[in-house]
Amino acid sequence: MRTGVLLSVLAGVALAAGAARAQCGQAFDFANFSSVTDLNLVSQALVVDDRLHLTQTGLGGEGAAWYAVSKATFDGGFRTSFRFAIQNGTADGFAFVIQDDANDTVGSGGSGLGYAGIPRSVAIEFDTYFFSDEFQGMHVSVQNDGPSGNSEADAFSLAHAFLLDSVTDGEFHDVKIEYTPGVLYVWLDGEPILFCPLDLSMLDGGSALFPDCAWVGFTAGAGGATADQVIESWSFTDWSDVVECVGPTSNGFNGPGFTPQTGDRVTFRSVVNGTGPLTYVWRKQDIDLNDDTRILGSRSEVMIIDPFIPADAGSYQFASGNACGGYGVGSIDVGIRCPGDLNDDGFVDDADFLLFLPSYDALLVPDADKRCDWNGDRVVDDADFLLFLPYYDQLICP
Ligand SMILES: [Ca+2]
Ligand SMILES: [Ca+2]
Ligand SMILES: [Ca+2]
Repeated sequence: MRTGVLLSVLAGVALAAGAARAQCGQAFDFANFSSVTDLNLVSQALVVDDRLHLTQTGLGGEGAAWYAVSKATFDGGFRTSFRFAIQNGTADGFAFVIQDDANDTVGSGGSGLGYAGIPRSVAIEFDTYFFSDEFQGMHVSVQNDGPSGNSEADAFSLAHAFLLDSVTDGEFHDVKIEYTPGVLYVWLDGEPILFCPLDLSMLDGGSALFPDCAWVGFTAGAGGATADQVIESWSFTDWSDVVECVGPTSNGFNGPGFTPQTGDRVTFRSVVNGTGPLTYVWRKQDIDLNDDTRILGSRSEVMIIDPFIPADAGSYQFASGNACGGYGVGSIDVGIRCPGDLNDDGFVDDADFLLFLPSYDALLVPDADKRCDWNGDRVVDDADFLLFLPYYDQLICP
């Protein structure tokens, strides 16, 4: 059966998780923060109108909020979802943090985002204020310095992705973070935005970063520039609330729903029900896909291919599994519009070649037309010209 390998891997994961659950484990859901008796609010963190404000506009410094009832376990994986807004400013950013320091700790403010300096911690930061020595744009990043005090420096980023300006538009945005050993995805507003290969059991020089479980919470920082950094709701599970394993089911999956052309952003979606930890895999022609510079989400419920190129045309499959079951759904075919026909007249001829030339001169996409980047490396060069030639020779689109 298609998911057999997945299942044997997951059985091992479930056994490890079961052993740790005797000591700790957490599952909770704050629809709002009208009651915060289970939280430790540190430094500037406070509740305003049932919302958690990690920092406040006009005040530099740091804030933190930890779920203080007990630690969570990380052997089997976790999923957390929250809604945040950054209002009345943009600085400096906030983080979802896992740490085995203390349930009333906080790191440095400003660029430290309230987590810098916390030993034995992993921060998934939303850095909305960047200086010249940082990634050149607002970014989401997974930060860790092994068991040492964490640092916001780029050198300690395990993976990062740039964020759109809209994260600081003052509106609420949905984040989901899902980790199974080896794989961590960050989602924003329903789509994956960051993949980080991550194994928490290896981050202390090959040993577990959290051998005895860890605290979870949020931190934030501000400095000369400030903001109201607000969390509206928060749920978390390390799957210790799973009473009985329920195998995955799904309504199926879908692809783009249109025939893409070269350069399009193409999304594949599935909604999986079932108890965690869950694994997911997208396949093309029945071969597992992997994340790379164009593919994001090959091991999550939603996969994005951007840019889609002629080599991506074909059949796609999806499978999911957990400790007690697995399923694979059928196959969908995704074609591609005639790649060389830049003027859409049904032929690939000199007229298209003349449209290709300006992109060849421009080199970088953009300004070069993304439809001319037939290998998807965001450069239009000789490699693309060589890919264009067969279409040109064929003359007529299939
Ligand atoms: Ca920053
Ligand atoms: Ca044409
Ligand atoms: Ca190219």
